[in-house]
Amino acid sequence: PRQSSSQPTDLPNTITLANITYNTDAHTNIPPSLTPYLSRTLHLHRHHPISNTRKTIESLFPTTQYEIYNTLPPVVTVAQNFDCLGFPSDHVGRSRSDTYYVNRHQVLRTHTSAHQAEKFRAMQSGGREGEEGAGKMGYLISADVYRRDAIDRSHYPVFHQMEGARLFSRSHPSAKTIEEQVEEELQGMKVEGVEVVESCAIHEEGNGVQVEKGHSVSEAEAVAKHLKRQLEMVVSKIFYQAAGTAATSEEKVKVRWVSAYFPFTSPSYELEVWWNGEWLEVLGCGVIKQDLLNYAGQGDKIGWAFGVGIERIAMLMYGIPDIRLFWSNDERFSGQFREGAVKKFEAFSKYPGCYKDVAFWVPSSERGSAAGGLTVGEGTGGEGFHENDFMELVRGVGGDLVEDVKLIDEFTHPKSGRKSMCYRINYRSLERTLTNEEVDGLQERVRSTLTDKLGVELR
Ligand code: FA5
Ligand code: MG
Repeated sequence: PRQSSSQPTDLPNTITLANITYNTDAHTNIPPSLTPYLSRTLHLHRHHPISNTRKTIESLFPTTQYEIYNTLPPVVTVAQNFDCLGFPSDHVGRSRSDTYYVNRHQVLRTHTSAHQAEKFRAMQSGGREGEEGAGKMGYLISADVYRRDAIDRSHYPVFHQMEGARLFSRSHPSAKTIEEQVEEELQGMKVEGVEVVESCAIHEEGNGVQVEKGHSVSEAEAVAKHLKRQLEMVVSKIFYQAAGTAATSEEKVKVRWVSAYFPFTSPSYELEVWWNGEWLEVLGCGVIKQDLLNYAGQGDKIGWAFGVGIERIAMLMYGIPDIRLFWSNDERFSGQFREGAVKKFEAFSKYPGCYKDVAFWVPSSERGSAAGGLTVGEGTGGEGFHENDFMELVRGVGGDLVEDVKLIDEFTHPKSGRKSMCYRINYRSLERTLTNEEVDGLQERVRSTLTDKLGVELR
């Protein structure tokens, strides 16, 4: 029967990820094609652009104040990734169509925020002298993160984030208020070459930004001001100084602050950078909700946190056009980068691409596939087809030979009420010219796997 396709019947009882073996269950949805990525750790490879970008950002944060964690393992508990960050129980991010579950209790982290609580806890000083992070006021965490997502030049199921956080004490030894501590530090935090065109102040009328319970408006404002200044310094370092804009142009880099929502910060913001004629989101951040700090034993502190996408920044900084390139072992890619120097990426010749369309009838919900989004026994009653299941299936067959996948047609049959989808798969290698036979073979396997695993009817 179809519904058992990728469910317990044909699923091994255990799964080994980065040398550790875990029990599987009906929640498990990690395809074998993903497991090699768990040991790549691009952010630690000297001269790799992901590592270079990480180091450039780290250089702005003194290690006397910020503990640096770069080797935290990718499997975390559902509690770490979602619960203790205050994600509501019905948040879409928790669904099996968006997140890779190792089993019911463990996931591949979807963001570096999964480590916030434990690392805030580690910062407590009393009696923990000498332990990592003890007594420091902040941290940086760089790591690989995993999300089931669409396929295109800027989305990949594995990418890298850097989390940063900073706390301020409310029981400061010299009895300074949060506002005074922040003002004092801001004196030494100068931003060069960056123009903030929208700042999204807490008080801006009608933007609905709220101050967290237990925080005074002026405290929250001070912390948000410090956060923004710190991140504007990051942009200055990356886009103005390191990328050499300063040397070649009088023009400042334009940024804007946009109001955002995260379950664990309030107020929350996203930072966008004007680059090649577009506003690009590079990070999310905000003032940490007090519940999280209380939970981590830091109730007498207030602070900020941010999470930046390292690929996003590296792509802008080096002019790298396709996110797949980061994973390439081709010397023509890796040989172009040096730690401490930013030189624009020179594309090696683009090999011809080839697209193939696949059209199919989506199964109705009762007999739908349970490969990803629907959990056996939970009877969500949703649609029997999740786009991310399709994306992952295509990735599983074509790997990095798939450049992107687009939905090009969708309609519901007026009589039968059945839904039809048509996707265009663009095949292209970054390293060589694909033969017709090879592409035909891949497309044939996509088609047969589709019927086997997702229970769709090909048209
Ligand atoms: C988060 O992941 C939050 N944890 C960020 C955060 C941290 C907020 C601390 C508040 C406090 P978001 O899903 O927006 O947020 O991702 C953050 C950044 O990761 C994005 O701005 C983007 O730069 C990058 N990113 C997100 N999805 C992808 C993707 N599929 N591919 C590449 N980069 C991505
Ligand atoms: Mg975002």
